[in-house]
Amino acid sequence: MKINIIGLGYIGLPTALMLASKGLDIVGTDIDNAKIDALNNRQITFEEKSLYDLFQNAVDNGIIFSTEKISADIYIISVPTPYMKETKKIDAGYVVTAVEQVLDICERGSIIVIESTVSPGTVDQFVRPIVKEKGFTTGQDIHIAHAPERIIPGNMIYELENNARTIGVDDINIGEKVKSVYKSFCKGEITITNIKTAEMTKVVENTYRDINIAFANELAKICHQADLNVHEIIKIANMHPRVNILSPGPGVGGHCISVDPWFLVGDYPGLANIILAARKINDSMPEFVLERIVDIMEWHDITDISKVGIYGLTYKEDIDDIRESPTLQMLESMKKHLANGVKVYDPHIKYDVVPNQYHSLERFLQDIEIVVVMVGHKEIVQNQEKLIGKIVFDTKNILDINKYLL
Ligand code: SAJ
Repeated sequence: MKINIIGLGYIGLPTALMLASKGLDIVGTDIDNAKIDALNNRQITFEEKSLYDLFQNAVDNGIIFSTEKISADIYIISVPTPYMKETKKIDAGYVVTAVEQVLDICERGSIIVIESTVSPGTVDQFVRPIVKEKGFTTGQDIHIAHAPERIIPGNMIYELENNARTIGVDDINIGEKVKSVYKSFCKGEITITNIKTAEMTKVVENTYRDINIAFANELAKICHQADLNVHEIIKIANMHPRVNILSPGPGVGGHCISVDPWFLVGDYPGLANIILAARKINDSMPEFVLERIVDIMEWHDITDISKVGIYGLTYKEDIDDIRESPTLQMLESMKKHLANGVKVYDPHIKYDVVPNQYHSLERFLQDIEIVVVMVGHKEIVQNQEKLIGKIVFDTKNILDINKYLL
């Protein structure tokens, strides 16, 4: 049985490598020539714990990387699913194109598994019509499944092997077949359900997380106004056996939690009220951090913005992913409000993303007076003594030498 993983991004690549390392016959496809060249030259395309070892195993087991569409028995589609800025509905363009390309090469009886997170109803609305247009009958010529992933960047390989999964299908036998593929590496429980339930479940999971982070962020704003320490309050409140408040921070980034709730807002505008409020609260956090920076500058009589250094560009700690990063959102506002002299540094971002970006912690610290910690990378936790003498604003509450907190 041959499996073709289409889309070798943050989810598709580890999944392809994992399947290949278990001895399955795997092709990994991507439209990006540079990415395929890199993989064929044995270069891994992003930073992730244990990914390189997995890559070596997969290569030893004969994984193929290609930009050409290669026919297989099962196709796993793992392409981006952004939302449309105006309507907030899913932009299913990448999924549609990938399915069309599979339909051009697939054999009768093939299974197309959509792994990308999609808004509930996407398969009915976008995938089934293309299958029909191309002259196939779902359930006879072609089978469709939805098997959303749940892995977290920074701990992907462990979670790929250990998290429970959901598979949505029209036909239980197809569900069992897809399950056997995932069972080759997944020790977690795998639930088979229908496609729309699987679609909704995945979006609900990330929306739940977004709402809970928004609650913590709203508390941070309230406590700031009340002159209270939100972190101490959350710590004490969490000692209650049925309370588990998450951590406030400078915003919610990444391609999942800050995106998926919009699908429900876009499709159920009159009903998704808490969901919309949560999105707005989380999106307002970079601006809140910016207001706090202005306050801190005033308290210390610092008027020169070039004395401010922003630590962290990624959307969270110890990864190299800057998608929807709160720092980038904040720098966008800073461009409007402040002179563009603020300095930036991230140990995981080796190329220049913004002006005045440093590539050495020491040189970054030499040139600034205020350090705004936007991301809790291990590097800063382990080097916190280097911050002595600086004005520190720790938006993540990860340092022992806290001066200002969110
Ligand atoms: N954040 C907070 N406070 C918290 C937790 C997170 O401000 O208490 C922020 C982070 O700093 C980050 C954002 O939220 O900016 C999201 O981070 P995350 O670590 O919660 O999640 P992701 O986006 O890296 O990965 C999520 C995972 N979902 C979780 O519930 C942990 C993962 O399980 C999903 O598979 C993945 O999204 C996905 O692909 O959907």
